[in-house]
Amino acid sequence: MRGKSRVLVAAIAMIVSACTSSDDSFGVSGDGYPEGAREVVDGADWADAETVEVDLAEFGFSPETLVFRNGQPYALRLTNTGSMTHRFAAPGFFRAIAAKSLMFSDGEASLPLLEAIAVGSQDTKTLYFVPVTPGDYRLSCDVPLHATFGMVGRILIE
Ligand SMILES: [Cu+2]
Repeated sequence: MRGKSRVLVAAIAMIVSACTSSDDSFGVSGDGYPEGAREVVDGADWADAETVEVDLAEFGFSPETLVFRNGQPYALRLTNTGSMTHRFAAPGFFRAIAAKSLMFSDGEASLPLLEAIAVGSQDTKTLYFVPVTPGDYRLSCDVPLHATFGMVGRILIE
């Protein structure tokens, strides 16, 4: 009986994770994320948001280098044009922005504390954010071996 209920719990956990946005990886509050992100997000002029498009595919980001201006609101559209799931993994960059929301096909995450965004084949996710800390940040796909195959990039906040 006990063994059965454990299996059931595992099955429910799998169903729940399949229904939520995902496979995205989140950090925890206080772990290097900017304080006051909500104030930055609330104070930004989102009508003035600039759209930046990035394609993910086997095995690279296009473009490989992204440049953002500190304080400017952005809509970062990530589109997977490949046939495998890829991940926009940039822990340093995600700690250098005030993230308003991550929009995906069936919902959104508000004020997300991100580590990596997973994008399935032929899917698109859009991150609304304001850069708050200038710097030079590493981008990679953290699916095993993808970075080894060249799926890396760079993000500059100026
Ligand atoms: Cu990948």
